[in-house]
Amino acid sequence: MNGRDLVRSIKTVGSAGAAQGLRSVRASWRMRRTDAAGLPPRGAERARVPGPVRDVEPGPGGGVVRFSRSELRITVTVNGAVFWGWDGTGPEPSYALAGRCPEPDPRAVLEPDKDGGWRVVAERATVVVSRHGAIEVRTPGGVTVRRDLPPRWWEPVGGGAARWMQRSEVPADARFFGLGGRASGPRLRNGTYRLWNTDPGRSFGPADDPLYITMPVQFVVSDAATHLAFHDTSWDGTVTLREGEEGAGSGHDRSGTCELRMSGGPLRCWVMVGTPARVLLAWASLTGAPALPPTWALGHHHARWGFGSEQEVRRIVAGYQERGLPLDAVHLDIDHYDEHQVFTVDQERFPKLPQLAEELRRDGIRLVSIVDPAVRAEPGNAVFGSGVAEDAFVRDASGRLVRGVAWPGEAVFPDFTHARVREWWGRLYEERLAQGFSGFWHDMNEPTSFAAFGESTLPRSARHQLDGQGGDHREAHNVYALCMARAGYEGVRELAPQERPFVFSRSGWAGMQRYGGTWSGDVATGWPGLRASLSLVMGLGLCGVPYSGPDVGGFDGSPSPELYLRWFQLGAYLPLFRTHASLRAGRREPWEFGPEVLEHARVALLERRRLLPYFVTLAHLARRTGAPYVRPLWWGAPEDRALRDCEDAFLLGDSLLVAPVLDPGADRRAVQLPRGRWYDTVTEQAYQGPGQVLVDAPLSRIPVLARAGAVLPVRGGDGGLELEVWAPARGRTGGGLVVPDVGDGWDEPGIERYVARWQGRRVVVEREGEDGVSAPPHPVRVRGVGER
Ligand code: NBV
Repeated sequence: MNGRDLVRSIKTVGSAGAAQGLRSVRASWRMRRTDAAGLPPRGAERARVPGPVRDVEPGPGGGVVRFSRSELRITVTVNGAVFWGWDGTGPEPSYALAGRCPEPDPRAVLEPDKDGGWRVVAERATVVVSRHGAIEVRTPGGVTVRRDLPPRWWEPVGGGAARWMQRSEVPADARFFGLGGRASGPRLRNGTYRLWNTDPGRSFGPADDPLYITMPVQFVVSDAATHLAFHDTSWDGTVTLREGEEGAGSGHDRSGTCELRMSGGPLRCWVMVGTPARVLLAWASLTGAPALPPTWALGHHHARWGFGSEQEVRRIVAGYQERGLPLDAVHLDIDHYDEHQVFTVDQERFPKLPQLAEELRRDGIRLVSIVDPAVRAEPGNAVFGSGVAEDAFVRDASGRLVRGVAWPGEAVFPDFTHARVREWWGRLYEERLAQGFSGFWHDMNEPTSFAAFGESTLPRSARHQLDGQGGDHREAHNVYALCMARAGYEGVRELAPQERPFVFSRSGWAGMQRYGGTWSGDVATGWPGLRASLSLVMGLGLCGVPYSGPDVGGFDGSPSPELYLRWFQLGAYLPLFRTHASLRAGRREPWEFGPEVLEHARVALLERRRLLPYFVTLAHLARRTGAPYVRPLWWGAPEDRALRDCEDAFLLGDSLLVAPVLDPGADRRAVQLPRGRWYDTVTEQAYQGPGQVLVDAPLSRIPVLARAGAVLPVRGGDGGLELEVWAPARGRTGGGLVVPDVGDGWDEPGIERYVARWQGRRVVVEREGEDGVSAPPHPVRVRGVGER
C-alpha cells in the first residue's frame, strides 16, 4: 500500500481502514529500523572479471575451466540441458530443481577450441568458452543462439554478497518471452524488467511491472533455434532487454542484447536449445512435471471477495443451477474467516460450512478456500500459538519476531524455507479439509505486508532458514511463495492421499508448477486488463507453468456487458476459468449483464464443458511433456516471423486456435494463421494458412478454429467421450492424442493415439496400438467434410 492508496483505504473503509493505515505506517518505520540494524552498508567494492584462461580439468559431461580470477564449471546433463556456474558454483542446492540435478551426459567432453578457448560438444548444443570467459551456445549445425560476454562482479571489500552483471547477445531476429508473469507481453519489448515478486497494491494493467511472479527465465525465439536460459538465483535483480535489428540490404545486423544485473547469489545458468516443445520438455524434466489438476478444476469456478454468508453462496449456486449454467467450484475469500485470520471460519455467517460443502459436492460443485500466509500476532490466536511453539515465524537479525501488517492486523509470517515449518503449516490444512474444502487458493504470499511507504513486504534483513543454508529475505523473498505452495501441496497430499491436491498460488518462482498453478492476480477491469490477462497466461506457460487464468471481468470496478462477455469467452478457453472480483467491485455472475450476455455466456460455459475431455488430455500432456495448454501461435513454427509477433491469439493444444476479441465494438477480426488448413468451428468454413484472414466474431462467440486433421476428445450428448475429427486436407492425414479421464486419484491412464485419413470420399479414424490399428472405442463425429 502506498501513501495514496492508504488515504483511499482510510476513506473507503472508515475507521478499520484508518487503524490498518496507522499500523502500516508503524510497520514501515519498523522495517527501516530493522534493515538499518540488520544490513550493514556495503561500503567500498572491488570489480572483477574472470581474466585469462589458465587450465582445465575435464569431468563428466564437461569439466572445469580455470581463469585467473574465477573458474567455470560446465556440465551437459542427460536431458540435453547445459549448465554452467561461475566461481565453481554447481547446480545444487536449488529451489528450482525438482530433485537432484540430472546426471551428466557421459558423451559430452571438454576439448580444446581455437584461439586458446575450450568447447563441449553435445548432442543438442555446443558450448564454446573463449580465452577470456565469453560463452557461446551453438546449435548442432554451428549457428550461435546466445553469446554471454565475460561476467563482471562487484565485491564488497569488507566481505558479503557480490553483485554481478551478465551481458548476452542473441540473434538480430530474436524475440524475448518469459521472465514469469508479465502484463505487457507476451513478447517482451525493450526495457528493464525487475526480478522481485511484487504485489502492486492495486489492480494492474499492461504497464505495471513487476507483478506477483517473476522468474529469471528467458525464452528466446529466433530463426536459428529456440532456447531457454535460466539464471538460477533468487535474489533481486533486473533484466534489460533490447531486441536486435536485421540489416536491410547491405546493412549489418545488430544483435539483440540482454543484461542481467543481480544484487547477489550465485552466477549460474541453465540453457536448453531446440524446438519450443523440446525446450519445455527439458525444462520440465529439470524443474518438475506440472501438477495434474483434479478434473473439476478444469471446469468453471466462481469466486467473490465478499459472498458474506452461506445463504449468499447458496443463492449464487442456485442462480447457476436455475439457469442451467455449469458450475464446478465456488471459492471463498477472506471474508469467510473469523476476523481475517487464516484457518478459521466466521461462525456467525458461515455456521455450517461442512454441510454446505457436502450439499454442493452432491451437485458436483467443490469449495475452494483462500489461504493467506500472515498470522495475527496475538496471544490466544490458536494458529499464532502453535506457530510460536513450533518456532515457525520469521525473525530479524537480533532474534525478534518480524511483525508486519496484513488482513488480520499486526501479523507474523511463517518461514516456509524451513522444512519443519512447511510440515507444520501443511498439517493446518486439516482444519480446511474438515470444513469441506477441496482446493486452496494461496494469496498475499509475495509475501505482502502493508507498508505506508517503502516496500510492501518483509524487511530485507529478515532471517530465513533457507533449508539449512541460512540467509536473509533478499534471497528468500522470491522463493517464499514457492515454498508455501510446497507446504500446502505436500500437506494436503498427506492429509487426503486419495485425491490429487488442488493448490494455486498468486506468487511463485521457477518450479512452482510442481505444486499447481496460479491466477493473474488483481487485473484491472478494462480492455487493457483483458489483454494483460492473456499475456500473463502465455508468458507463464513458456516459463513452465501451464495452469493459470484471469479474474474474468477484472478484479475491480464494473465491466461493461461487452467487456465482461469478451473476457468470459476468452476465459472459457484458458486452463483456469474463474469469475472473481473485489469486495467493492460490481457483480460477476453471468446473469448480471442482461439476457443477451447471459445467453452468450451460457454458450461459452457449455462449450467449456463439452471440451472438458480435451482439457483433461492437455493437462496430462502438460504433466508428461511440459507443453502448456495455451501456446503462442509460433509453437510449431518458430521460424514464422509473422507468428512470432502475433500476441492476440493462441493455440489451445495441437488442435485449436483461439482468437479472442480484445477490443470493443468488434464483430470480426484478423487472425494470423499458421501453415495448413483451419476450420471455423462454428461455420465450418475453411481457411488456408500461413497468412492473415478475416473471420467473423459476432458478440455470440469468439473465433475458434480447428486444425484440419485434428482428432480431439469432447463430451458427447450422453456425457460420454466422443471423438471430434476435422477432415484433413485431401491427400493428407491427421491425428490426435487422447488421455481418458480416470478420476481425481493417482491412476495413470494410457495415451490413446488416433489417425485420421481419407478413404475414398470418407474420412476414417483409427486407433493406433502396438499391434496395429483398430476401430476407436468411442463414437466419432467428422466435421468439415463439406469443405474442399
Ligand atoms: O483476499 C482478498 C483479495 C483477493 O480477492 C484477490 O484475489 C487477491 O489477489 N486479495 C488479493 C487481497 C486484497 C487485495 C486488495
